[in-house]
Amino acid sequence: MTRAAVLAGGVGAARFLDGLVRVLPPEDVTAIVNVGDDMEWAGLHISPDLDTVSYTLAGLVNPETGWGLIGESRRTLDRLSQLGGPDWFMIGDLDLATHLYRTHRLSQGDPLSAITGDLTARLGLQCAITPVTDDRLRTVVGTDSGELAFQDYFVRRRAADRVHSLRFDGADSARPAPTVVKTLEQADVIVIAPSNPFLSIDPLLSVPGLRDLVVSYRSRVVAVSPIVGGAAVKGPAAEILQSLGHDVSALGVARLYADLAGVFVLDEADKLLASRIEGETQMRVVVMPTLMTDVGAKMSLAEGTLKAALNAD
Ligand code: FO1
Repeated sequence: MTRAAVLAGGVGAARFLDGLVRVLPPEDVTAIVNVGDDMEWAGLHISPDLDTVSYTLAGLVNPETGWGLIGESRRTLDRLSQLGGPDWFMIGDLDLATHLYRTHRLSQGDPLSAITGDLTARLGLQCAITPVTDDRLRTVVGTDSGELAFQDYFVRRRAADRVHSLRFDGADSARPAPTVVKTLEQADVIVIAPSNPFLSIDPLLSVPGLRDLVVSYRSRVVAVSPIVGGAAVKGPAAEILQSLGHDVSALGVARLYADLAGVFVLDEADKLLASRIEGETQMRVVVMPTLMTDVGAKMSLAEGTLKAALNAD
């Protein structure tokens, strides 16, 4: 039996998890998900990464975007736009039900983790998905245009601003959600998913105690590089590596994870970096194809990542 905990952001992590639950019994998999991207939209609480992971694992995600629901329509958003309401964030008519449900439950005092558990059970998922914290945690992006709320930076302004700092509002007083510490303690393998290190993994680890906990389990932590051939598979990770003064490569990511992970999964395209990463970071580097182009590729990456962490052939 191998129990896996996955530190997860949005689309990249969701795809990785989709492979993982096909190579391990899903009950042995827990996704610990970033909530720094959460926001209030038209009075509703939106948790994009929780929904991206849940919808993907339920086979309901929109394959073109990697987020939102398949077969979505936007009549409500169009009507909201006519009324002069916020229309820059694409909340589809079907997706809206999730936000109504979640916001209603939150207003009744239920914690986000319990609501997430109920939503994922309704979706028929057997793996566990938990927000990293039930407390308010928000990524704030420092740019040349001033500080921006995460989705303002990411969606409204299309991640076009140069990022010079990041902070996680609420992190100081945030507590890990009820199952998070135990999940990490009991995991045989902790995977840092191929997510953005700054926008997805850092906010998770900003919850007091979690970074130290992961560091203390370093020998069973494996990180999958989200940078392949010097470019991010999706999103602004390369631009942020550059603007924050890091090497724009898998080596730059490996340096960020050196104290956290004992093993680093590197794409074949970057294999020439392997010995340098090993020398500089004392991580064991395992090279494999990491692009999750179809279900088979997702499963191979998940299986290879587990084997790398467990040091098996
Ligand atoms: N991403 C976009 O680029 N544009 C959108 O309008 C948008 C809407 C949206 C609605 C619900 C949801 O769960 C996710 C949504 N996303 C959208 C994705 C989201 O902003 C990001 O992918 C994550 O926050 C980053 O992990």
